[in-house]
Amino acid sequence: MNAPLSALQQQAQQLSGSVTQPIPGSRKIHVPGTRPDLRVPMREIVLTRTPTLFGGEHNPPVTVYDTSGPYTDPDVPIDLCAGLPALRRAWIEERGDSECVEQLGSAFGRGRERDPALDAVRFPARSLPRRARAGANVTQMHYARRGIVTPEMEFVAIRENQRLEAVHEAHLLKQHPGEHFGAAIPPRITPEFVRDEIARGRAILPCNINHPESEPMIIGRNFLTKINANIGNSAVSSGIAGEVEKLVWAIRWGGDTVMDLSTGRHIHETREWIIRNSPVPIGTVPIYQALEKVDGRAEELTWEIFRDTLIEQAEQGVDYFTIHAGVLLRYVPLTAKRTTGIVSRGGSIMAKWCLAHHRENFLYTHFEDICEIMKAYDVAFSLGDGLRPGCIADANDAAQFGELETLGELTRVAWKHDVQTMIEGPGHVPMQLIRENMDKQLRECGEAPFYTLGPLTTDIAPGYDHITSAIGAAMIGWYGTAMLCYVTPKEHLGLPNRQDVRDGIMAYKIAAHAADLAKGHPGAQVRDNALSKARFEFRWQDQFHLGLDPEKAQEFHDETLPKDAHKLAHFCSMCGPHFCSMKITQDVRDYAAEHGLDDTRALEAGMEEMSKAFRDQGAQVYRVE
Ligand code: IRN
Ligand code: FE2
Repeated sequence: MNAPLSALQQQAQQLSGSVTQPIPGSRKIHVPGTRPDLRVPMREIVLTRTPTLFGGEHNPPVTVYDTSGPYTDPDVPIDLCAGLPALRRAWIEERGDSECVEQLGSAFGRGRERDPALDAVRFPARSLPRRARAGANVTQMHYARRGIVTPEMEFVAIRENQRLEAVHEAHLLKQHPGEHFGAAIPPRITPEFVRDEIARGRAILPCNINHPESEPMIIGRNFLTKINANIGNSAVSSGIAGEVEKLVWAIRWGGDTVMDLSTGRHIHETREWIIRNSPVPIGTVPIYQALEKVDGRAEELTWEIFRDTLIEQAEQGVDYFTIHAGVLLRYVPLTAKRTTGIVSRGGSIMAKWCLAHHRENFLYTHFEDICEIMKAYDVAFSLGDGLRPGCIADANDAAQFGELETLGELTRVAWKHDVQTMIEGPGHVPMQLIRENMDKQLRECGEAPFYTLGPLTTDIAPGYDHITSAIGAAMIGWYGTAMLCYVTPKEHLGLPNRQDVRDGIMAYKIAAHAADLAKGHPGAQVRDNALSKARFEFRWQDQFHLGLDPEKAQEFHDETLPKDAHKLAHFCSMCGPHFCSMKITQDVRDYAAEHGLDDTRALEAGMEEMSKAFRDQGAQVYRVE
C-alpha cells in the first residue's frame, strides 16, 4: 500500500478509529459450531463481585447477542478500504451450485457520474460476482425445503440461544411466562428448527451469495425480534465515508440489518463500500436507483431499466430488496380521499407510473421474472407497503388493506420459486388498530415475517417520533412482528445525524426487547435480572455495562456524581443518600437478619427502634466526602 492514497481512502482510514472502540465492560467471545470455520461472535459482559455487605458472591458474565461485527473485535484489523473478511466464502463455494460470472451490472451504467478516485479502490476480497449455475436455485429456502441444514442455519441457531446453556443461577433464569399470540417459541433453538421455519416461510435468513462478509441472522416471529436502521445520503450528501461510518455506528448500537436508501451521486460506489464493510444484511429499494437512471422522471421507468438495476445490485451483494409490487392500478384511486395520500417514496413512484401509462404496475406483471433474479443470488423479498397510511386518520383503510391482500398473493408466488419473503407494514396506526394489522398480515401472507415501520401511534410529536413509533413497535412486536424498522427523532423533519441514528436504535432496541420479554422468549429476562441485581447492590459499573447504552448511563451518572468513589456509593443523586429506597430496603433486611426476624416482622418490630437504627447507621454509612 505504498501508492498515494486518495482523499477518500485517507478519510476512511481515519474514521475507522472513531467507531471501533470496544464496548465498555464487554469482551468479544466466539461460540464454536460443528466445523472449525463456524464461530459465532457474541458479547460477554463481565461483572464484578457483589460487595461483602450484600454477601460477596461471584456474578457470572452475561452473554448478549452481538450485531457489531469485527469492529469490536480487537483481533481483527479493520481497514475500510480492504473490506471485512469473507466469513461465508467457503460455505458458498462448497455448495457447488454457483459460479463466477462476468459482471453484468457494470454494463448497465452504474450511475451517470463516475469518479476515478472511487474506481481506483478495489476491494481485495472481492472477486468476480457469483450467480447460480444454470437451473440452480441458491436460496436458503430451497436448501431448507430439501431438508438441508446449511452452515448459515447452524450459525443462527447458536446465535439465537445467546449461550443460555451457560446460565445456571436460578435468580437469573427467573422469568414471567409470556403471552405469545400463537407463536411457537421452543425452549432451545436447534439448526433443524431454523431449517423448518425457513422451509415453512415463517422466517428468512437474508444472505446474498455475493455478500460473504455477512454474519448470518434470522428474521421470524419465533426468533428474537430484530431491528433495521436506515442510512443513505439524499441529494444533501454526507459522502461515502460518512455513510460507512453510519453503518458501523448503527450496528455498534444494535442494528440487526441496515438499509442503504442512498439516492443522488455515487449511488453504486456508496453501496459497494457499505456492503464490503458490512457484517449485517444490507437492504435497498432498487426503484430509487432506477429512478436516478431516468433523471427522476417516474413515467420513463421501464421493466428493462429496473431489471438491470436489480441484477447490478444483486451482483454487489444486496441481501434484500424492497419491491413495491402491491401498488396496483386499481388501488391508487382509493388514496384520493386520504388526509396524507401516498407517503411511501417507492409507492408514489409506482403510483405515478401506473397513472401515467394507465397500465398495471410492471413490478406486479413481471413478478415471476423478478423471482428468477432473486433465486439466482438468494436475495430476499421485502414486499413494500407503498400504500401504508401516513397519518392516524388514514390507518387501516381500503387502500392499505387491499395492497396487503395483494402482498399475500405475491408471497405465494415467491414461495413457489423458493424465494425468501417478508412483508412490509405501516406506518401510522393508533394503538387500538394495531392488532388488526398483525392478524390480517398473518392470515393473508401465510405467516411470512412482518417488517413494520413503527407504527407511529400519534402524529402530534414532531421531533419525538422515535418515541411515538417505538410505542407502536413494542406492541406490534409483541403481537408477532419479526423486524421493526426504526424511526429517528428527525422523522418528517430532516436527515438523521449520528446522534439521531443512535437515539432511534436505542428506542427500537427497547421496543424489541420489551416484545421479547412479553412473548416469553427463553432467557430474555436474564439480562434484566442481572441488571436489577447490580442496581440493587449498588454495583454502578455493572449496571452501566449491562445496559443498552453503557456510555450514556455513565455520562448521566457522572453529571452529578463524577468521582470514582461514587461508583461504589450506596445511593445516586436522584434521591440522595437519605431517601434511597433500595438502601432502605437493604437496611430493613439487615436489621431483620441481625434480630432473627423476617422482613415483615422487622417492619412491625417498632418504628421507634428502626428509625434510631437508621439514624445511627446514617451517621457512618452515608458520609460521602
Ligand atoms: C419498512 C416497513 N415499511 C416500510 N419500511 C421501510 O421504509 C422500507 O424498508 C424502507 O427502508 C423505507 C422506505 O420505504 P418507502 O418510503 O420507499 O416505501
Ligand atoms: Fe410518516
